[in-house]
Amino acid sequence: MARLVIVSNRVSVPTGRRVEAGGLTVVLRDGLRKADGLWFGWSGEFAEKPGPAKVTSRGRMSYALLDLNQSDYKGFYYGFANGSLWPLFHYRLGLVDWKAESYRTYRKVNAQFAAELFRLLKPDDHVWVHDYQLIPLGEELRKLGFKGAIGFYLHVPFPSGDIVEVLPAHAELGQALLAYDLIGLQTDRSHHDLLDFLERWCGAERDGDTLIHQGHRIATGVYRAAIDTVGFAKEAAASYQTPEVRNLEESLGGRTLMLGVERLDYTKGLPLRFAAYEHLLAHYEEWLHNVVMLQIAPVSRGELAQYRALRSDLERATGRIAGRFASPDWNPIRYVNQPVPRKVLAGFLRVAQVGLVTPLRDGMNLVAKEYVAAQDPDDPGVLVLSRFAGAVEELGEGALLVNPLDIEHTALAMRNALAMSKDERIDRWRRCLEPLQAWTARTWYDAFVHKLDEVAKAKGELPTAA
Ligand code: GDG
Repeated sequence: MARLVIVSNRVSVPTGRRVEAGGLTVVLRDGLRKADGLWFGWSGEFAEKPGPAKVTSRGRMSYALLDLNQSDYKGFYYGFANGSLWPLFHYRLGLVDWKAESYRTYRKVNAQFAAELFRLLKPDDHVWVHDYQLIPLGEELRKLGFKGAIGFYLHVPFPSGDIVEVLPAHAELGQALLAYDLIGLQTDRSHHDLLDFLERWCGAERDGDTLIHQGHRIATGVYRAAIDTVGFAKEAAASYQTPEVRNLEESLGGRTLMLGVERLDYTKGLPLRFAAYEHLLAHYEEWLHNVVMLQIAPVSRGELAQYRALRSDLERATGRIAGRFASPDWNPIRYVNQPVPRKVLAGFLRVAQVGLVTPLRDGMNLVAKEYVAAQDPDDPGVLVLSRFAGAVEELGEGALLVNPLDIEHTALAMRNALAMSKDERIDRWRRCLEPLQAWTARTWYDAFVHKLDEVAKAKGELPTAA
């Protein structure tokens, strides 16, 4: 069996003391353990002149961690990846900050990743590269002479070609994508847009879901990011008994909880969500004193001005909503910037009668899935979901769908969720749960790795490109 090598920008190496990260990290790590695999990425440390990647073994798997020069990291991560690609891929053209120098640094850091990784690769390794920070990595490995199978998975949306074209480097990034053997996307929509872009803008030919470019075949497909549905449900049920969760429930004093959980990011639609909540309180008076909205929003990418501005906006909105509606014995809004431990979060999601997931654009959105999995089957809550989250392709039948820009309609959806009968809640929840039982984080991992094996075999049988 070929060794699997996973590459991601950040790598979290479990220490005995650290709480295990959840979700996809766990399934990737479990897979690597079984495949005697290697996880390669940035160590989280800076060095003036970074040395070779440091390799540590943990049981049957290893980690190879690379330090980066701080100013390179700034250009690579904040400059291009999060200053240009992140807003572009989330359809926020007005926020795209293009600096040729940042793009060059992005390429340079990817080349550095590739050079360090190449030293550790065996010819028949299968490499699985993750996300928009590392698009050129496959092409850089090819330049160094690596001939094994390389797959790429995009966690964020891939927008339509008209949007991608705005980026001055769009053709180069297209060529970089065409160096992979397999490209995985979150949704049908992203898949369609990727195929269209690589065909119409980058000169690839299409054969079904396969692209052909200069004699090289690139398989593409939809591999929806998912959760450990049964595991998360168990965690939520168990966490319900913990003091943190009981304290939250007691603090509500019988009021209904609406909950939102996300990194503080402008793609998540938080100011509009707060505005919709304000509209709810102003127009559906029966909910005054009877509802509490808890927003958990751990700070992320605070180095970027847009993220700092978002934080200030939300602080102002929280103050405004509290000032306008609170009474001495009731505060309608709780806004928390500290991350909550995963177990506790699972319990909080179960307590909430309404889960608010209203991003302006999201590759998938795992919180939507976690909310569904966490519910009590006999008395489940209702998911209010943006039609622009990738999760809508699976949860659209059971959730209440909103366009987050439409504040009045989102407020109405909140009100309908709060007032929904138990029978309808159970019916909707079952329709949401079904796809999450059929497709889990494990299925996601197995499907991608299986396809990578398949393309590796096919590569061995075909003459290689000139
Ligand atoms: C990217 C794409 C795609 C959040 N706050 C806390 C906490 N979380 C956990 C959630 C969830 C994860 O972080 C967030 O995942 P999302 O999918 O919702 O969003 P992104 O971080 O933007 O992820 C996204 C994803 O990649 C996977 O492919 O779905 O579209 O943007 O698991 O629960 N966890 C804890 N405390 C918190 O305060 N413990």
